[in-house]
Amino acid sequence: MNKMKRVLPFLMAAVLVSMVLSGCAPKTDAAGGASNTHAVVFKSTGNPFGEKLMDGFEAAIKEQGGTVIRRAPDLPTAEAQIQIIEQLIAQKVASITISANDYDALQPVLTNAKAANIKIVTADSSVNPASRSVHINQADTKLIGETLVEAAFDQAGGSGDIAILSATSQASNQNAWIAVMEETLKQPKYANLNLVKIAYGDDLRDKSLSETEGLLASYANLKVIVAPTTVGIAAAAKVITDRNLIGTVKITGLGLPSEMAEYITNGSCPYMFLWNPIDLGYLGGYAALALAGDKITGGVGDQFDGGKLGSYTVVNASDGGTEVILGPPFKFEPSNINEWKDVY
Ligand code: RAM
Repeated sequence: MNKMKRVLPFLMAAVLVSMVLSGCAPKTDAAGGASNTHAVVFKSTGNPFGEKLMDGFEAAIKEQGGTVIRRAPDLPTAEAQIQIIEQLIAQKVASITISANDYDALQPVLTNAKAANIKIVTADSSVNPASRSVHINQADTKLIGETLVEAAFDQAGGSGDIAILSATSQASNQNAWIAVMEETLKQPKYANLNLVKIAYGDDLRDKSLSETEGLLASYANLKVIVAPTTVGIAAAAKVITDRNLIGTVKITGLGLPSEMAEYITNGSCPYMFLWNPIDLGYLGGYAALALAGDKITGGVGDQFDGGKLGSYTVVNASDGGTEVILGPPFKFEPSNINEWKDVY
């Protein structure tokens, strides 16, 4: 027994030396542990959608025994995310899954991350193809844009002034949806819908409230405000409710059931759409694990295990890169909102 105790440290040292010599030494993180640390970065703090997305990511990584770093800047800017990514590179994380504040501006720092063998996934809001391995798209971009135009058409009764209340002017996901909306509005069916303005509430509640007030002041005949952001839609519905404009100006777009149940019930938002943000983050986590484990490269046709969500396949994205699509958008309306308001 005593002899064993004396020999053990030498045995362990010998094993470590042979691992290093054979190139099997684990990559270490800042804390000196094995780098099974995966980071998730959202657009900004204080966004319940982002919190749910990061919850889902964390659940996936922990299911597989990994460690998670959750980060989000105070304001939704590219500059602030660049600083965070620089810190994550120094921490030698295995992967970064990000909902980006800008499509192109993160490219230099993400190129540095890639050079440090950190795998890059985008979820929710993408970066350009050169800066990512794969994008996790909540739903087909074209389908989301077309669905929102059809909702505006329906809620406006087929004609009249509509406006968009977006997040930031740089947000790649909102900009992609708005580009589809503008294209869709050119179809003859929508000829009598008049898009008067695209306003930006920056995913900040106060700015979204004041931008909604501005739209109401500037466009007296406004029939519908489409807000493709969970922060914007909740702010717009609050303004309509507080000003007793329910039924006069309708709100639709993309909203969290937990924040919108009150407004779907009172009729300020007749219906809206979204997907499960927890599942979106969870799928991002499994994609990050597959990339970091060298099971996929993010190329078209790659298949990976999405945990409880099943198997997913990487497909072509409309921007020339690749993506994985979570599923179709879901419609929330008075008949089903109560089932969902406590889920997310
Ligand atoms: C906001 C964010 C997020 C978007 C949702 C719909 O919370 O801008 O990126 O996907 O809305």
